[in-house]
Amino acid sequence: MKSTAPLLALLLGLAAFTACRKDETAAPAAPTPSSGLHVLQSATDNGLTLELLNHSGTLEVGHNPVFIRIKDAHGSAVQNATVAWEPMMTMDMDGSTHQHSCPYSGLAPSADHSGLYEGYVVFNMASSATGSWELTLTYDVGGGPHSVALPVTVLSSDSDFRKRYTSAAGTDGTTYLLAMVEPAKPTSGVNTMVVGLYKRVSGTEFPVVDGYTIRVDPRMPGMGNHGAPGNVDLTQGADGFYHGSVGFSMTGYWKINLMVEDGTGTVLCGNPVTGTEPESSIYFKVNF
Ligand SMILES: [Cu+2]
Repeated sequence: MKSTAPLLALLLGLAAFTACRKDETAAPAAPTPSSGLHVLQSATDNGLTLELLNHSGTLEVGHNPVFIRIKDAHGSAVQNATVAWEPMMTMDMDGSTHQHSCPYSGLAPSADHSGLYEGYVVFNMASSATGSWELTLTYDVGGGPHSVALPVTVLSSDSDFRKRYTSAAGTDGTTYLLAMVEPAKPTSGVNTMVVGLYKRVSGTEFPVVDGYTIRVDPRMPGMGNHGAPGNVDLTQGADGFYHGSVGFSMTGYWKINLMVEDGTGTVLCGNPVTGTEPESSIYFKVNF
């Protein structure tokens, strides 16, 4: 019976070895999203897997929180990388190509999803037959910077009863871009409202606009264009976003009319809703 001991050890060793190999080969195929995140796109580069993730599983025109995960060959998240990105749309215009970017943040380690990097992109156009988006990821895990282009599909967020992004040329000649962050899930009563306000400096520069005011006037077009109490015009917070409140006195379809004012109170975009003017030229739409 003594003679079986070495054989048993060998078999156990083989079993352990096989199990280990199984784990490694199974890892890439496993659905690995960390707590409710969906992988939107992935690429392999330099022996690493780069993943683009978010909560909804789709990207759309307007404000999109996005996560980046860099995985090593064992499937472990690389946490000490330097990461940057740039979204770019390539458009076919009468046979010639035109490229533009959109507003986007930097990337920082995520507080809620350990090992991931977090930021946001404010897509200003939907993907189409003549226009496609790519997110170019530049990362450095210690061996120098590498760049990888990830193609992404951006859906429209503008329909009959929904609109979470708008842009307009101001009376000062500048194009302003407004993206609604909150309310993401509107309810009856007073809702916290958060909006990102950006301006177009060039096709690749869309900085945050500082020190303005965004006026809000929610109306129900289907019910005599009545309003609701509880509105607080939006002013800029320490996070750069504009914060205030919007009131919805009942469920249904609401148009949130907007006006952008500069620091001196001059209206640059939009107009007041009056008896003869049922809507502003800029607005968001919600339906709940
Ligand atoms: Cu475009």
